[in-house]
Amino acid sequence: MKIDVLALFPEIIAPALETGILKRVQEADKLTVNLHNLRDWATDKHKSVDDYPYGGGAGMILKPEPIFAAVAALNSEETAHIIYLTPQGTPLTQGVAESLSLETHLVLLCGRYKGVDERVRDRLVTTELSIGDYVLSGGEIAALVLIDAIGRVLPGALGDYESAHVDSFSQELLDHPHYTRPAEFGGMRVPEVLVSGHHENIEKWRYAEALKRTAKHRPDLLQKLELSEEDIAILKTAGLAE
Ligand code: 6GU
Repeated sequence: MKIDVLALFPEIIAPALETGILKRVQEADKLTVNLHNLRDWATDKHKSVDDYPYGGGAGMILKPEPIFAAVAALNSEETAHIIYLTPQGTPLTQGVAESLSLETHLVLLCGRYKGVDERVRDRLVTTELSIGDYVLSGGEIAALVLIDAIGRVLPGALGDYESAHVDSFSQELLDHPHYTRPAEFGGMRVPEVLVSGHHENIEKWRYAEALKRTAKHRPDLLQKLELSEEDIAILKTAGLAE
């Protein structure tokens, strides 16, 4: 997978690519990330990349010329998904990250200020993504979020991720609690079932905890699932259903 990033502040993204899983997948040649500064394609002598909005109003707009020139230089219009990171995009989900991880070439366009000239969206952009319902000062951090989410699920990248999928409920529910040693810390004991070695009971406990946590923090996720009688009983006992 190759990812080209077009940004005004690519230096925001660079250090995160040199750590952890993202570093490892690049070293294993599963992922190549090329960071580009849009200013390198500015056409006028002041190297300007933004201009005032037609019709007036506050804020600046990213000019079309540098973005079209950059995409042409990357020779990517034919083959790549050109993804514009914007709060107006469709929500980034695990499913979106997993399906993008199967592509060979992505171009990530990071907006700034009031965003890009609409003609960039009309002619170049194939997908618009948002990372949540809040506004960031630019698309760079969103692009990094997307690169991280893709990088950790790249086919053959990890092992940990592929085995995590064995958990049948890991896709739909929030994660269950985790503990490590010591068995007692600050007067708090690790739940007895986890040290019992009884694998069936451990799985049941983890499922119940994941279900309860989801009901508490993300009832919207539960709404999408078909709950069994047993599920409902678990939630009733916890006072999370009636
Ligand atoms: Cl993709 N960009 C910006 N600037 N703000 C955001 C976002 C993206 N997603 C959520 N907020």
